[in-house]
Amino acid sequence: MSNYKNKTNETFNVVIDDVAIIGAGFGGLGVAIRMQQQGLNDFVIYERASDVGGVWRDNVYPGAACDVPSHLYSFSFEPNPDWGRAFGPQEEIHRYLQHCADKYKLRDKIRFNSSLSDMAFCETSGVWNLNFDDGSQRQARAVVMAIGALNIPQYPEVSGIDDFTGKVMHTAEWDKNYSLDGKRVGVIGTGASAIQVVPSIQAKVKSLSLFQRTPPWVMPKSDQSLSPARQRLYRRWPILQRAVRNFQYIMMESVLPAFIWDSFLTRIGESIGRRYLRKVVRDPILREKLSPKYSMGCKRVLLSDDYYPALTRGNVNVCVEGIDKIDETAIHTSDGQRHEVDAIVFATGFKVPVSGAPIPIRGVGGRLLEKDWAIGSEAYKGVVVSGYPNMLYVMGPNTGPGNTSVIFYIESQITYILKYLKALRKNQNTYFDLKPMVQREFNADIQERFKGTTWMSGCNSWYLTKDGKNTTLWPGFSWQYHFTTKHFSAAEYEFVSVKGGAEEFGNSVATAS
Ligand code: N01
Repeated sequence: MSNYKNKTNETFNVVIDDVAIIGAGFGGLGVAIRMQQQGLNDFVIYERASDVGGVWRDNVYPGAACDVPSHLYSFSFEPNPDWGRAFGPQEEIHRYLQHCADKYKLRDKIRFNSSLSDMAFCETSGVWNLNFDDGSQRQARAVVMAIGALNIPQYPEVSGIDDFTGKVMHTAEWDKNYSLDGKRVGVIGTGASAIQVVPSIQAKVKSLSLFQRTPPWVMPKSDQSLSPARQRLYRRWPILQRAVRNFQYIMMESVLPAFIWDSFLTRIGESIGRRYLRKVVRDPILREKLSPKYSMGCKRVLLSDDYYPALTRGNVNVCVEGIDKIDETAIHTSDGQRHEVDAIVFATGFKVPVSGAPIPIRGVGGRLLEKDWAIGSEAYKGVVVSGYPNMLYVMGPNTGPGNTSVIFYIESQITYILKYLKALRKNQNTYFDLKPMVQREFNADIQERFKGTTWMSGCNSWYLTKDGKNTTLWPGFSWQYHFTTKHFSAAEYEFVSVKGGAEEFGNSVATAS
């Protein structure tokens, strides 16, 4: 405990933890499990909701599922032989994360309903002061930001949006109590979320108007249920499941060259995509509307077995004219059409370029992360940010996969975070601040590697900031990223001594109470 003064100078007793983990999704739970396994028990997880699961708890729209194979979309240290489908549906993935929290007895270490409102680093004591929405405060020597990269829904700026009197839902803020059955529904957007929700509601709604700005590349998913016999086999012979996972990893990694460089491999991918579109959509006018006009891979390549078939149904209208405005009961398009709807579904994605710093984070000298990242977020290995000592990101800048499982990247970050925390534990009364030059050189190299890639070939994607800088993806193979996270080099950091004060860190077991 230590005394802490808030803005109005009232004094509180504040609990100091060694490590505060923010978020109980894949990232936060993964860090916590691996910390425990390595004997680092002095941590608390702060979770804004009342359950674990992150995006897999929140995205409950019909059809929500993963487009990465289940065996690969899970922790390597916690294989799940019981996956029911080749590509896990939202409930199964959420259940898997609940299972991880239970099996590793993490619930007692999670303070639920704790939404971090801001945090500031104190150079005198070398700890982070954390303020929560409910007025409570905590301190921590290190903070792991496992808040997820895609969690702030993006609503487009359309005039009249507030005048609409029907139901409005974002895919990431789905109201399960509202039934779309028999309704006239407008879906805005044709990204990864839209291609899942559209086929799941198409047969139930009276009419579905899909507002498409850019036709995406869609490839068959080949999803299938996994039989109980196969689950038994994996339970009995875990090595088989490991082999399947490795095979899936190699397959997904091998498609990267087609996405990353605009080459003959990209053309082969595009011809497979076009053939699939021709096979499913026989109407040439609809097919033309759905034909992508950019190089495959520039935006996320989407996988679906039922999206194109759903668009051929009689109650679906694909509108490719831009949206002009919304009135009380309809969406107006630029061709003068008025599309009457009872409900609007925004499948318009997330606020990505600012997602790294959704709350005020003050580092050394009071510098503000939001300002430092105003023209694009930047970190070292996607984990550490110079000027923000002992703050460790999971899924930070430039760690998104364009082709494979994000969990592989998360586990690589965990490897680095554990090395960092162990070094910190060895150096009591010290904080580490990354040398600015190390971060600058790392990012200059990353941006250089993006030159000439398909991602930079001119399409408008959430991978890029509005100035065209790619701050989201890793510009290479996932195994290359994995190797960058294997070593922690003390020479890359300033070791700053602070006055002692807090009890020795790392020698106790923190609790969430
Ligand atoms: O969002 P998006 P998402 N008028 O940004 C359109 C992950 N994810 O929620 O392409 C009309 O991809 C916009 O049009 P355009 C995954 O990483 C994973 O679908 O910009 N349309 C686009 O079509 C994914 O990449 C899974 O021209 C407007 C759509 O809205 C990420 O989440 C499943 C518009 C937004 O697409 C985001 O996917 C689901 C406007 N004013 C999601 N504004 C997995 O399976 C925007 N759009 C793991």
